[in-house]
Amino acid sequence: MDQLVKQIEQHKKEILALTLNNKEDLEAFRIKYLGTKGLLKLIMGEMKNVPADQKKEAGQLLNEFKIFTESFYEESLQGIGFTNKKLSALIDVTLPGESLPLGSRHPISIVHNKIVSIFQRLGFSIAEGPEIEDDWHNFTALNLPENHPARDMQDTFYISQNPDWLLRTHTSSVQIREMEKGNLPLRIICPGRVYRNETISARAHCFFNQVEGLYIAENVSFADLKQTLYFFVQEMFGNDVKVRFRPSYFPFTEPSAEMDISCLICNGEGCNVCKKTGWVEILGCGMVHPQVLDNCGIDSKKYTGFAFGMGVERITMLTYQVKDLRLFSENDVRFLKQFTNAV
Ligand code: 2NL
Repeated sequence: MDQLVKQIEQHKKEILALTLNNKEDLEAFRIKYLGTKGLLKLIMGEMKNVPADQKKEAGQLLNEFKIFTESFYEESLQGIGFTNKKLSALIDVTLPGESLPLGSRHPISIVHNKIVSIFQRLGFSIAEGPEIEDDWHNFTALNLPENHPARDMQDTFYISQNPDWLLRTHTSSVQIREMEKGNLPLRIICPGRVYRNETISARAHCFFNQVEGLYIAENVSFADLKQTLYFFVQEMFGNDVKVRFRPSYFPFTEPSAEMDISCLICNGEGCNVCKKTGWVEILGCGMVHPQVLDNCGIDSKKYTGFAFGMGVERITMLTYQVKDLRLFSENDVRFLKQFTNAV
């Protein structure tokens, strides 16, 4: 009993010598004296060792000490401007919370979304299809003859368990599937990942992203193709961009063309990006070959159409001046976090 009295007197002295004038000190005090593992609880626990005839006296003493300690805490709280008894009152709820670091969109996604939304505004809808394809949808229907070099093992990944299957080399295969459904007119874009058996370098990868487009109806002309793509590049790169069409060859279009835009970097003056020509190629296009329409059960005497295809990596490199396309698949956050939707 004497021991207990001494102990309590000692603690009282200690407490009276304290000044609690900030949140941290207050909280430390609360934990030390009033907490679930605090001193008060500890001394209360010692009650069981007090002989029965002294229990009443000891209880009173302890209770006084409890009230003393609590009041000291309470008054100190008020001293720094808090009146609520609960510790939660110590938390300033008007302070901003701790923010989590925000991720950023992948540059390929930013450019992909921009391309897709421009064509959606022109009435194109999105079509998707399988990445593992058969020979018909990836090659034969597209007028790629049996011995065409594109079919070579060197360019195409075949599935080893079943060589009738391959990884699509373009998203034209999705367009073939849509044409076979026979719902005309057809106005679609087919974005997606494609695969080619290429040696990986700064300019080539074994997988990349494409957006292909297809418009089939009665009386679709090359003028429609040119105007659609001209609108696209203006929306994509701004109204000042110039375009030119160069004749080209694809087995699935006739006539075929490649479209260049005036170099965004040097404004046509000539620089490294455009290899001093002032122009950069951004897509291939043409009028759908009548044989391709017939292959899909579409009457090529009644219907005509145009198609185009572009590489998303290529357009992203031009937009952001990225010199090595391997950066897009290495997922180094230091590279990825530099891109915003604003550009
Ligand atoms: C390029 C060229 C092109 C097409 C893709 C196409 C699809 C069907 C029928 C006819 Cl189903 N054509 N697609 C046409 C011309 C060019 O892509 O350089 N792409 C990156």
